[in-house]
Order: sequence, then C-alpha cells, then structure tokens
Amino acid sequence: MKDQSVESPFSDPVTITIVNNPPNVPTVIGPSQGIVNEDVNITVNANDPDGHPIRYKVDWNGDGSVDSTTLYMESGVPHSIIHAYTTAGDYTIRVKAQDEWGLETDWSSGLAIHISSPANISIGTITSEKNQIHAEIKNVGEASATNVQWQIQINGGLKLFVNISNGTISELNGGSTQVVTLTGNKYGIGIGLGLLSPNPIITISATCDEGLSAAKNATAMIFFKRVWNVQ
Ligand SMILES: [Ca+2]
Ligand SMILES: [Ca+2]
Repeated sequence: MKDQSVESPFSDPVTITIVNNPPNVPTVIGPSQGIVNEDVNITVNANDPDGHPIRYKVDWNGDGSVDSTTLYMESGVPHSIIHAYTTAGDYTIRVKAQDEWGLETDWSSGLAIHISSPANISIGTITSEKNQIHAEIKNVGEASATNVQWQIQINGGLKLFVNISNGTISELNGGSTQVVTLTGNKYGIGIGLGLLSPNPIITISATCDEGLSAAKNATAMIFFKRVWNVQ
C-alpha cells in the first residue's frame, strides 16, 4: 500500500533567546586571625538573579588563581567553607561565584587574615637567689598557650622543707616569657646538702592545653636557705 501521510513543510524559524545573568559578587565573612593547621571557616553568599545553583571558587592566598571549588549550591543562601593553612603568614582571601551555565562573577573584595605559628613552650634560664629558684617559662611560638601548668621540683639530696612548687599561667602570649619561682619557707628550701655529690637536680616542667610540654633539668648546690651554683 502506498503511504498516504503527508507532512507539511517546516514553519518559519522562531528565535528563542535565553537570557542568563551571572550571580552577583559574593560577600565573604571570616576571621582576621588563624593558626597554622587549624580550620579557618569563612561564610560566603552570592545570589543568582535567575535562581541558578552556583558554586564558589576560592583563592585562599590572594595570588589570583583558584585553590578550591565547591559543589553547586543553592543561590542566595550563606554557605561556610573551611580551609587550613600549613604555613604562617598574611593572606588575602577572595571568592567568586559561578552559575551552572558557566557565567561567573569578578573576585570579591579581599579578606585579610593573619595565620600564626602555633604556641610552642620551652623552659628558659634557671637562676637562684637566696632561698629561691627562678625559671623562665617561654612561649616561643606566635599563638597563645593557655592554662600553662608549671612545676619546679628538687630531686635528690635530703628531702626536707620545701622541695616542690607549681602553678598555672592562664594565658602565655606568643613571644612572651614569665618567670616562676620556688621559694623556701623560713626553715629552708628542699635540701640537698650542698656538699653532697651528686648535687640535687632541679626539674622545671610545663604543659598547656594545646597539648605541648617542655622540661629542663639543672643541678644546684643547696644548703638550707641558700641556693647557688645553678647550672
Ligand atoms: Ca544565572
Ligand atoms: Ca590561589
């Protein structure tokens, strides 16, 4: 049988223009300070006028090249993005947004952030004065050390009188030093008779909430209230 169907010719073409608009430049909110290897959390938000899902491209070090790109997300809703810097320094964070059709914004204005080296505690110089022993507790890092618990203990010799002292420094700023002291009572200081050999050992130790610890030993000649020849 002969096919009876007949097709009409195509209609005249109709041009449909799909207008796409880029998102607006993202706002970026974040801290001005951070610590090496700890998460930095920024909040970004851009709106696409067409309601297209958007993704964020982040330049974490201000060199103009994208370091990380998020998944596509709902437009006009704040999102947080996390990054940890491995090196201390000053950085500028910039973010741009791109809709799912590839239209993207300019870079946002820069967000400056200073990344500090972590806290690092150590024991400095140990000195004596009459019936006292002094020790320097140092934070040679840049970030603060918190709840620094220190102890001075005299080991060896005869265990009499005061031979231990301890305390807490609630915050030891980066680059700072605090002197802590063991003071004998009116009878004396934890005695190792100065003429005994080996001389008593003074141990200074410190820990802090950041999980750090430091310790240092010195020997001293101690006779009742007098401490000398600390080394
Ligand atoms: Ca769009
Ligand atoms: Ca970069």
